[in-house]
Amino acid sequence: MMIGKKIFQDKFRGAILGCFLGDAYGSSFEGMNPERIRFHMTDFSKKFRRRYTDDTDMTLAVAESIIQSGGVSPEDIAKQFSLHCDLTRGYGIGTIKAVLALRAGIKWDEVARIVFENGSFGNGAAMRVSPVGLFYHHDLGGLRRAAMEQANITHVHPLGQWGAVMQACSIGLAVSQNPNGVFKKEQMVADLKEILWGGPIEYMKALNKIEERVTQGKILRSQEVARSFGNGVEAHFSVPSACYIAITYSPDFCDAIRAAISLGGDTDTIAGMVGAIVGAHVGEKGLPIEWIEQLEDGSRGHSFARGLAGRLFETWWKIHGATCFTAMS
Ligand code: F2R
Ligand code: MG
Ligand code: MG
Repeated sequence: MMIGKKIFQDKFRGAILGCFLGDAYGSSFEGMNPERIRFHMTDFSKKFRRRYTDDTDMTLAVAESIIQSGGVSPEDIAKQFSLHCDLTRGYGIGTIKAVLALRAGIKWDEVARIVFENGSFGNGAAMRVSPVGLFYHHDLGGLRRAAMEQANITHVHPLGQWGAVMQACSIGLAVSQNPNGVFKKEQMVADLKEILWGGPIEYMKALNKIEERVTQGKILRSQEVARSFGNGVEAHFSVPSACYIAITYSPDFCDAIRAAISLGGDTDTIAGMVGAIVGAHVGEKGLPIEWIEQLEDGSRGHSFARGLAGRLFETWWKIHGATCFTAMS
């Protein structure tokens, strides 16, 4: 029983620190031409920024809220965004305006259409969703609902909402995979197709492509991944790319991050999402300690993030742990 508990705790830390690492690392290459990125790939770890961006900033706020509320409460998450989001960390315009409106006292369910009338399909709701994927990994129906609810604060466009669902469920499914065994890629794609059934056609088409590549056992080169799935800030491009890379490269965390950054485009977010999924599979023990030690470590830095992941796990354990472990045994 204790061995099982430790594995899950390690996976929670792996996902949060994996997101942090991918984001900080990837932000050094954001918008850079893929040719130049490939040139910088040699001597990679010396060239990355220690500072994280909006992806990690919002992830920490979502984790804090789940710990305080014992689950996803959009009202409380919005309160944490209002308190903690540091808008100097490279935020998208739709999210900046939503956070400023929250700070001005506008209600949480009235801020999502300020910039985009039809809602945002940016990847902002997906990039911050890892704490939700971790906390509801034992209940995929509940996970889908919770991912959607947290998205609705800022991203009410179906493509933005379902991008968050796909990323959260990828993390939830990775938590349930044996960290020491073979990664069951086909099973993960089949489960994702079932969960996303009824969502926007863009995600089902992308999952069909991922399924085809995984079945063929062929690893696409970075240009082909970018061409097949996309590498922009739109959730329906970057989430499938991140999912394909995580499934293809896990359990090798470093290769997965390198592959994500090689796509170019929205490198911080794609690498952050890949880092969260692979981190949820391999746990903190599968992450490069020398990369983690280089990350920023101020009041909300990597030590804080690690502690928060531990508290998120303890909250999950208190509420769901005993039931889940009894059901499994
Ligand atoms: N914003 C960035 N990077 C820009 C450069 C940052 C620079 N390095 C710096 O330091 O300042 N990165 C972050 O933004 C992405 C997440 O964005 P989010 O939170 O979804 O914001 P937003 O504004 O809602 O959507 C992003 C863009 O998507 C397009 N878009 C979305 N919905 C749309 C709609 N309905 N119609 C038309 N366009 C829509 C817009 O271009 C939005 O600006 C992450 O990459 C994060 O790292
Ligand atoms: Mg960012
Ligand atoms: Mg980004």
